[in-house]
Amino acid sequence: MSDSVLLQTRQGGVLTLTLNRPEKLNAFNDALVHALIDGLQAAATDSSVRAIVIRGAGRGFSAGQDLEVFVERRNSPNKLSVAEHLRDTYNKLVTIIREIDKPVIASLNGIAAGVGLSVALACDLRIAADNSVLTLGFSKIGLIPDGGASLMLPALIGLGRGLELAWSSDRIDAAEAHRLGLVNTVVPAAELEERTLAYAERFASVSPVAVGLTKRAFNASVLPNFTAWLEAEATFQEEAAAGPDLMEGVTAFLQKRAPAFAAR
Ligand code: LHQ
Repeated sequence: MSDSVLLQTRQGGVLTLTLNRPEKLNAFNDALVHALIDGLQAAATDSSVRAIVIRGAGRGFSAGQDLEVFVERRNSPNKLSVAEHLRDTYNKLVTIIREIDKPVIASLNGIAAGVGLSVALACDLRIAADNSVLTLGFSKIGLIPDGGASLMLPALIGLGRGLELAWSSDRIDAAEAHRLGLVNTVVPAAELEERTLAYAERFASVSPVAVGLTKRAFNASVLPNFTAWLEAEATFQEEAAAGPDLMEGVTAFLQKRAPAFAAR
């Protein structure tokens, strides 16, 4: 397998982008986020690409932000601003996913956590292996769901169920995710690859003009303030990150212990 953090393969009109840091459960570092943005930007202007699949190598889709990388950058002399980090990475990524005039499908093979789940939620459609596990995880590190998830989650499943998942960081399985409306379809894990391709091909053969304009119309009706919302989310996240809970949560995760959040 290539050592590139993002693999690209083509089957007819379907472009598959594979997150390729399997030893890290495809946790995002900046190189992976930017490779994905570049891959999507190239696909946006390539008329032979009619549908895009995002999937993960190995046993998961993505574990979200690489927390080891984050701690290093947060502890460096140029302390990383969370809002700046979001603006430079995930906000750009989910914006292009929403703006590209083609179906973008997340193929979930195992764990989708943190902003890994946010990226899947920003996609148009989600197909999940029956052994998938979804968890927001942000509350465990003192954060709010970012990468657009504070908008996409209630849009997809409603306010009460969205808040329950966001606050609890419960791990839910594919059947529960399907029941809630978080994923469109669930398939046996062993068939995920071929079923994803067949699923993507269905949308790759629809009129590209109708596909693109339908996506724009749905964006305008349900997500009219997406860009402004990402900026608001980054501001809330900066406030969440200002206190001690973020570093306590991340340190607790890396030390494999439960976090201790004090009352305030
Ligand atoms: C990891 C990670 C990871 C590094 C597993 N990083 N190593 C925005 C703004 C600013 C700051 C921070 O972030 C964000 C956006 C976000 O995405 S915040 C949310 C970040 N993600 C999480 O909080 C998820 C953390 N991971 C987990 O909860 C679990 O690892 C999941 C549910 C993903 C998987 O659980 P398991 O299947 O039980 O696997 P595991 O926990 O044993 O993990 C396997 C290995 O992967 C392990 O390393 P090790 O050396 O012990 O094998 C983990 O430390 C490592 N890993 N996630 N995000």
